Amino acid sequence: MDEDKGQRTGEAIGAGDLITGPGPVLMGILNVTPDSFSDGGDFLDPERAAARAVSMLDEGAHVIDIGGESTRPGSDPVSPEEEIDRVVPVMRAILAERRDAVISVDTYRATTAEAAIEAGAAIVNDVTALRGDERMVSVVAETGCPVILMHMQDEPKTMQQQPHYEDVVREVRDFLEERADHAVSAGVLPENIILDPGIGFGKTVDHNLTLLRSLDAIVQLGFPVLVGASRKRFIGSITGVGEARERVFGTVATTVMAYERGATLFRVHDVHANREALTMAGAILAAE
Ligand code: HH2
Repeated sequence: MDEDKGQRTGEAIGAGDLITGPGPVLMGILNVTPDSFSDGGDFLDPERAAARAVSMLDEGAHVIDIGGESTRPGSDPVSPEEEIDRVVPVMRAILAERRDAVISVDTYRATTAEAAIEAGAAIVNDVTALRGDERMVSVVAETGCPVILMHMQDEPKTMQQQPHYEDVVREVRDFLEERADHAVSAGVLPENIILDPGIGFGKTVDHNLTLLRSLDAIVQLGFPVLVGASRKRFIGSITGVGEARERVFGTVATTVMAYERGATLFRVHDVHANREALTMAGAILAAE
């Protein structure tokens, strides 16, 4: 494990170096939305949001992932203008405090991605894997930003109504492979691609568990793999913890298991707990 990651005293670490590096990368979640399932409404004020981002960086987050639209099951889309108005002031406030912060923008809209990159975002996190806006692939290719391609069956409004797969691991892996091919053929550098099985996006509890258990099938595609299981409902279904904010221990179990199976990026709300667990897991994996 690369112990130097996240030490912000030396030279700034670029997004590309982070994702291709050997060690685990923690992405701290910052939802600038009134309705996100876990932190909705907490960070609408840019100063408050920036303070939260700084504390996640201090706890060991390497990236802050900022989203201006909730994708929780049943959620409605917001307008692109509203999304930009939520995300960009928060990014500016964070960068005013921490000039070298690596920020990722959680959006599927090309105009939002452009505005965020212009304001300093270094990674695009697209939960539609470049299907939500046909212009997104060229924005990513032209700016040279790393991009997260996530699997989702259906769309947030209806995705949890009837998730169905013949073979969830094969279908998610094939989808991600096809999306990576599409990105590369449109000019995105392979080293800028991160794959994500989309835990909770059009999946039953069993689908999520099977994907986590079989994550190595996705890792074998040869791209860095990100897991976003933090505080999600399937963890509550297994552990019996109803309150999303209290699903920390269950989340940490997903992080450690996914790391052991080859995932290297983790999108989490609770940075400190996940960092400590990854440090311990890394030491065990590195033992003779
Ligand atoms: N999950 C959420 C949002 N964005 N991006 C990636 N790459 N992977 C994920 O698993 C993922 C994601 C949903 O969680 P959250 O942001 O906490 O809630 P909400 O969508 O309600 O804002």
